[in-house]
Formats: sequence, C-alpha cells, structure tokens
Amino acid sequence: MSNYKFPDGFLWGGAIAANQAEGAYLEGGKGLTIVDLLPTGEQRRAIMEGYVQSLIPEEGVYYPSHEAIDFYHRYKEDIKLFAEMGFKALRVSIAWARIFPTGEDEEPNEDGLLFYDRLFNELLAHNIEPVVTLAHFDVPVHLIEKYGSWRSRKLVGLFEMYAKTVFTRYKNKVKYWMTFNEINMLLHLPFLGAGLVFKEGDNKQQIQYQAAHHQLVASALAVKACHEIIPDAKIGCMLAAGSFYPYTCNPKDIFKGMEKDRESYFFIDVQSRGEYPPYAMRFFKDNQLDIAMEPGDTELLKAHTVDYIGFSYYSSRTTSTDPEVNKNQTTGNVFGSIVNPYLEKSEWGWTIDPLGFRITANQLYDRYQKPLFVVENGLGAVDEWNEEGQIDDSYRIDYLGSHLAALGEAIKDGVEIIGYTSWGPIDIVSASSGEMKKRYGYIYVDRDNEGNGTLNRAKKASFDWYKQVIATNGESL
Ligand code: BGP
Repeated sequence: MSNYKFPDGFLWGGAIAANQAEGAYLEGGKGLTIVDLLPTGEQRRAIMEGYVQSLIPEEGVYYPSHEAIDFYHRYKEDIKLFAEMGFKALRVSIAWARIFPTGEDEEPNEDGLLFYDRLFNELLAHNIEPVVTLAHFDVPVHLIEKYGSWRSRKLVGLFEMYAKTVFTRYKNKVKYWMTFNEINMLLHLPFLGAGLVFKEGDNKQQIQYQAAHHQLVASALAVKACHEIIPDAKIGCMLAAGSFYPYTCNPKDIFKGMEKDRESYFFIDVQSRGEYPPYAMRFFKDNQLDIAMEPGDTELLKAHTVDYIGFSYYSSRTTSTDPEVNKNQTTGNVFGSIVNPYLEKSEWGWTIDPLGFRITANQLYDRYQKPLFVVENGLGAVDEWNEEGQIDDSYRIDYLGSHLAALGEAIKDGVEIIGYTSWGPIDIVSASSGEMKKRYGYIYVDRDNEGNGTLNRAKKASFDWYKQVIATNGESL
C-alpha cells in the first residue's frame, strides 16, 4: 500500500479522440477531416508537417481512421468495460465535421448531434463524467480547401459557431470541456495540428503564428461562450507538455532549454494569463513576423482565460547548443530531443521519465497557479498473446505505476490535480504513425496495421491493475 493521497472526487479514467477511435468516417453525414487523409507509412509524416499532395483520399490506399476501432458502433460495449474498471471520467472529442460536415453549413447535422447525445447518455448512465475536447486534430477538409484552414480569420467565427452549438446541445450533460488538443502541435506538425498546407515560397513561421493567433482568439471565444451557456462548466486548454532539460550546466544550454520550453508555454501563457508574453513579442520582432490582430482581440484574450490546465505527458525532452551532441537525436520525438543518457526509451524511441512528470506538473503549477488535469499519459507498446492466452503487459503497468507514483508525489508537493485520464484505455489508431500495433490500452482490440482483424475486445493484465488503482483511489500503487 502506498501513502499517496489522491483528492476525493479525483477524475480517474481514460482518454480517446474521435478520429482515432470512431471510424464510420462518412457515416451519419460526417464530412472529411484532416486525419481521413493520413495513410500509414512514410508519407504520413510529410503530410502531417503540411506537405500535402491531395485533399481527396486515394483509391486503394489504406487510411486507418476510416474504420479505426469502430467505436462509433461499439461504444456501448466499450463503455461497459470502462465502467467495469471503475472509470469516473472518459475524455472524448467531438468530430467537428460530424456536427458541421463542411464546417460552414447553415444548420448543424442532426445525425451527428444525436450520436454524441447517445454517447454522453451512455457515459452518464454509468456515472462516467464526459470530458470533451472540441478540436482534436480534425479540421473539416472543406475549410482547408476554401480558406486554407487556420491561416484564415474566417475560421474563428466558424469555430465559435460550432462551439456554441455543442455547448447549447450538451449543456446538461457535459461539465468539463477543452478547446484545442495539444495546441502547441501546430508548430511541429502543422497539418495535423491546424490543417495548414504549405506551398513553395511560403513563410512557414509567419503562417503558423498567424494561425496560432486565430486559434487563441477562437479558444477565448469558446471559453466565453462556455461560461455563458453552461455557468457551472469548467473549460481548459490542452498542452503537449514535457519539460526540456539542458544537456549540461553550460548557461547556453540552460538558456536554450528555457527557450524551448517557452515555445510551448507561449500558447498557455495566452490562454491562461490572457496576454501575449513579452518574450513572444521579441521573437516576432527578431524574426520579422507580423501577426495581424483585430481591435478587441487583446481585451478578449484577457477577459476569457481558461479554468484549468489540461496537458499530456509522455516524456521529457533534452536540448543542447553543442552541434556534436545535437547529432544524437531521439527518433520518436516530434518536438525534437536529443538522447538523454540517464533514461530508457520505449519501442518507439520515446524517453521514459516518471520524475519528469513530477517536474513538469510542478513547473506548470508554479507558472499558472490553476488546477491541472492530466488528460493523456501512457506507453505505446507492442502486445503479444502468451501461451496461456493472455496479454501480460507488465511493462505498461510499470510505466503507468511509476508515473502515477510521480503524480502522487506532485500532489504531496502541493500541486492541485483534478484528474488523470490515461491515453488510449482501449487500443486505438496511433496519431503519429497510424499504426494499430502501437497500443496503449487496458483493452486489446483485434486489428492489425493493415486493417485486418475481428475488432473483438479483450482485457489485458493492466485492466485489473488499473481497476484496483481506481478502487483504492491510488492507495494500491
Ligand atoms: C498525443 C495526441 C494523441 C495521441 C498521443 C499518443 O500527441 O494528442 O492523439 O495519439 O499523443 O501518440 P501516438 O498515438 O502517436 O503514440
């Protein structure tokens, strides 16, 4: 028995995203979104970075999001299993293009709205709190074609319309909301994060920070609307977190670590403190970026800040100013990190660092002094059936157990944390690789990288482990 005291009412659960779980990509009137254009394999990375050849899925190419794990049809069965584990919360996202198939339809799509009615009803019937992300990597493709996605100010109003529609519809069902998933992803995988497509001669940075401004304004408008329409709701931001460590105590390395952290903090500084930080203004000036803002934007950002800081944490990152050291990059980190000699890596090259979780949580709390919500954490691994017909995923239990212990320590440090939803409680499509074999779940899904398999669900060893963690409110850790 541990001596970790997680707060009463702590929101234990899991997190998935519409585009990685639902499938049924054109069913119920849904329009195409970003991920519906992402195949597996080599091409995927270039597309996610904004080098997109076609906005129409190609014949004969396998796109994992099209069927995903068919959560759209199987959510009842899955929620029953989550309830059996004792989940208090499930983080899901609404697919924007289920509600507004083109993003600018006159009326919302009733079929899409009904799907989420049914989903939220099912969760509530099992006493599971829905935690809902408005945008998780799924801009409607039509808005990319017509406006160039978040390059255009036009998307601010369209996103506001979408947000208001879902707040109004689900105001009695959903009390926890989030605006943009991993908003800082826009800088690293601009197509995945914000639907940005680059042409030759584009000033990428200018486009990215202009799109960021549009998302930040849209986020503030969503916060405003949420507070007006659902006064007892909480709405947060969502950061892909994980602190940068300087490789040495050379002040140059320390400074670089600070700058790398600020690349991400920039977004949350605006969403939580309500204004552009001075270091960003200097950065814009030094790089000759000219960010168009409209009258009233500054006041809007200041007035409508988030209630909590949602974040994902998978690993820490390491940085150096030494070109030799910099050659030793990790393979799997989209944020760019060099290998940290003190830490192990996952099969996908992601650094494993539980103490880094405690460090990151403390830094975020020091900086923002708002409740934190861990909305993603987990280990992507290959799972194999053993001779007894079980999946003994002790490596996953080790990862999650050590990270939850670190979280327990952060709570002892005085950090206020309202919940923990581990990523992919059921195996889903991997965002970065599109693979199915990169699994995070307590529940196995019979499906391979090529789309074969029965889609049947089965419990792994971690299922009972997590059930016990929740039942004891963390004391079993
Ligand atoms: C985050 C995303 C998720 C998720 C997770 C794990 O960046 O918000 O959508 O997929 O990372 O990443 P992956 O699926 O690439 O292993």
